[in-house]
Order: sequence, then C-alpha cells, then structure tokens
Amino acid sequence: MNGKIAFEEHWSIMETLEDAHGFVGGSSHWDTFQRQILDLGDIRLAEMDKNGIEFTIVSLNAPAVQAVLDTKKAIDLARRANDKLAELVAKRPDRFAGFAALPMQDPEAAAAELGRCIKDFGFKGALVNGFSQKDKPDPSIYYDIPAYRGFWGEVSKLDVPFYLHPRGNREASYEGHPWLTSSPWGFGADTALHALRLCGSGLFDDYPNLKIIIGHMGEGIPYSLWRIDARMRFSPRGYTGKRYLGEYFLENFYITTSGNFSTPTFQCALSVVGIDRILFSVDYPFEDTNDAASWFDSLQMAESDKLKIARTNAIKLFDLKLK
Ligand code: GRE
Ligand code: ZN
Repeated sequence: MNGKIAFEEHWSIMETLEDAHGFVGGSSHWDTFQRQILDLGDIRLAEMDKNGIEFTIVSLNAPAVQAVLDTKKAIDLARRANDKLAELVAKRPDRFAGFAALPMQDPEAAAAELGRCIKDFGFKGALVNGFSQKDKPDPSIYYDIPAYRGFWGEVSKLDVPFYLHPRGNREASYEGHPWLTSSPWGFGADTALHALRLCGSGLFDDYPNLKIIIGHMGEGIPYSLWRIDARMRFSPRGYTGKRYLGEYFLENFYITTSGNFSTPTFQCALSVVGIDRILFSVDYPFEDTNDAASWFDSLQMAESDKLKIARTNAIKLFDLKLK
C-alpha cells in the first residue's frame, strides 16, 4: 500500500548516537545502523520509497535528553537537537516533519521548548523517552506527579500529541538479567507502567483533550485492559482517576504498530482500541522497514480500514496537510 505515514522513526545527532550502541548487535550491523540513523536524506527516503511510506515524523533516539542528569545540559541538548531537526526536515517538508525532544527535567523549560518547536518549526508534537533522570541516576521521574500538571496544561493548550516512547529501566528484580531491561521486555513494561500511572493520576480528568501515543501495539496494555479494570474493583488503593482506567485508555491514547509485527497481537489490539486509534509505524532503524511494511500490507482486512491505519488516522491526529 502506498501513501503510508510512519512516526516512531528515529534519528540521531553525533552526541546521542552512542545511546543506541548497546542495543545494536554486531560491528557490521553497527556500521550500517549508524549510517541509517544519522541520515535524514537519501538513505531514509530510499527506504520509505521502497516500502510505500510517503511521510515520516522524525524523533531523536532514546534515551538521549531524558538521561542527561544536568538540567541545563538537558535543556541545551534538546534545543540543539530540535534546531538541527528543523533544519533538516525543512529541506523535504513534503516527506518529513519533526517531533520535539523535551528537557523534562524542568517541566517549564519542556513546555516552553514544545511551544517553540510547534510555533517556529511546525513540529507535530513531542516524543519523550520515558522517565527522566535529574541530578542523580535515581530516582526515575514519571510525569504523573503534581510537578508536571502545568506542563500537561501547556500540551493541552497546544493540542498536539505526546508520544511516550520507551527507554531502558533498572528494576531491582531484573538484576542478573540485563536483557530484561531493554527492548525484549523492560522497554514495554516500563512504558506501560508510565501510561497506567498517567491514567491513575487524574491527569485526563484535568485535561481531557490530551492525546498520548504509545508504540509496540500498545506495550501490552490492550491485552491486559479488561483485567486491570476488573481487578481495580477490589484493589483501587491510590487510584485517583474519576472514571474507569479503561475509559481513559480508550479515549486519550493512540497506539502504533511499531516494532510489533505480529498478526494475533494486532488483532487483539484492534479489537480493544478500535480502528480509529491504531496507526502504522516502523521504529526505524531499530526495525527493518520492509518487515513492518510487508507485514502490514499483507494483512487481510478491508482496504478502507487499512487506509485508516496506514494514513488517514495519522492525517487527522497530526492535522497533516498532505496532498
Ligand atoms: C527504540 O528507540 O525504539 C529502540 C531503542 C533501542 C532498541 C530497540 C528499540 O532505542 O526499538
Ligand atoms: Zn522507537
């Protein structure tokens, strides 16, 4: 299918490149990977063209800004990365747009940076790599806490989507099994936890128009949603949302197919969130664009539904002006 839109697609500056190294196996693969992730031109466009992807919203790699302990440095890094991304996407506005990287260590600075990127660069929203570290590696800062309500107020005012993207975490219970901390498990587990914390904090009662995107077919939440609400009747301790958690998930979240090209998983996610809230993405260059696109293209479903997932849902969500 042509005309697809993808938006969990990563790019890196030299300064954040090393953050990806540990996740990319083998030195020959690393050579190719570096070329792919640093490029915002011919290499990426050729992959998009081969796989029917018309438009990509590009974001900085993970964890990048979220792992910079010095807040001033985090603010500066986000600003420089966003400036550079703006310059590059402006060369091909017909094919690329940007998501803002945000210095979440300082909620006010993060809100200001988002506003700048939307107003000055026409970025389509933000992509943030999970919790932030500030001053010292511990504790992890999640954005449901009261210090972030003002930030969310600004996101709500700007009315742009916020992509909650994974990063590695450091659960004590993962000790001795470092593979558990990253993309096979920990990325998704921590992102799901973060999403549930947002739902349970009353955030969406305060700002009902917030639009949060999570990747990897919903990071496991669609599969668990029924049980979460079912068990919450008996264990609601500390839950401050006014409504059932599932209602927030179904009204305030969108999910993408990034990095999870499994048909049974897709069927589950689709039947839980519905055709308007599931959208195509790849997770380039951590994933192979052809794996994502050929899997998606081969799905047996009505073409009109496929077009929503591949394209029209994204046009609506990001208010894209594609011809
Ligand atoms: C990602 O950014 O999506 C990612 C990483 C590292 C490994 C896998 C992955 O940053 O999907
Ligand atoms: Zn990703």
